[in-house]
Amino acid sequence: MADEEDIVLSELNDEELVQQMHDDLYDGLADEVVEGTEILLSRGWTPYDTLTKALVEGMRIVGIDFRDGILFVPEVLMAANSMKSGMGILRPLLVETGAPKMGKIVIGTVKGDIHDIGKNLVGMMMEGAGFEVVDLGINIDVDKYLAALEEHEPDILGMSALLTTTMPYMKVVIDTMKEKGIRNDYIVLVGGAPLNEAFAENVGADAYCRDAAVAVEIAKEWMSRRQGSALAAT
Ligand code: B1M
Repeated sequence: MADEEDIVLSELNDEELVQQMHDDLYDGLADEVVEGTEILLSRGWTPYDTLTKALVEGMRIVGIDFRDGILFVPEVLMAANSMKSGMGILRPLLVETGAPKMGKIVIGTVKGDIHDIGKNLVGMMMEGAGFEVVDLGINIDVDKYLAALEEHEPDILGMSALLTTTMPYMKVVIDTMKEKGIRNDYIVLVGGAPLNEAFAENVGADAYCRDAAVAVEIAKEWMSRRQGSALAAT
């Protein structure tokens, strides 16, 4: 019976390798996840397929066992760090773009929430699509969001939340923007696993983004709408 040491990743076919990468991500083996990522790329896989089929899918499996009490925070942190190591290889490839500048987005994970993998992915994909991205990080309160809007003057504000307990904070930010009379100066996009379209509408966001690819599409769509109405007003 082969043990872990005997597995040579480069000798596995694509399907076996992706399966092994899910296992390595689950076990928090960052070096192996990086090696698997490099092998898939060397076999002609696109950065996006490598990201979604090997890394994001691996993290989805981790999430199920975390929910079911099979994995605990320390193990999930190791899995998250392995995912980030793989993303480190993909990042320059995803952001490498000759695309004309599309606009600017300020993005952050809301107060009380430290999940950042999804937000980071959105940032990378946005950069890849030609957006300038200002990433505020995690645990961002309303004052920090507002200060960043003033400082960076983006077109879009993006907020991420992964917890049902933190997602209502998006409404605090949007309501404060309304109070200050600046809500309509920005396109507000929200995302994160527990959200949905109805929630986005309830909190007063412009749109809910199911995943990073959808976030890019929606951002582009809203930018062209905005540019269209700016032209119409002239
Ligand atoms: Co946490 N955690 N976690 N966790 N964690 C979840 C979210 C959970 C669903 C797990 C579970 O029970 N199945 C659960 C939340 C339950 C709930 O609220 N109903 C949970 C919990 C309970 C907790 C703690 C409370 C656990 C504890 O301490 N007892 C704690 C809270 C800490 C805090 O934030 N205050 C906690 C801690 C952690 C770790 C630190 C261990 C780690 C985070 C590490 C890190 O991010 N650096 C962690 C992880 C990794 C997860 C899971 C397993 C994976 C999240 C992830 O990275 N997914 C997660 C389970 C799950 O989601 N299935 C879970 C991969 C990522 C690519 O997807 O983040 O959904 P996602 O992002 C997507 C889309 O949602 C969208 O695009 C992204 C890319 O396609 N998107 C946006 C996201 N943000 C967007 C913003 C946009 C647009 C789109 O703006 C425009």
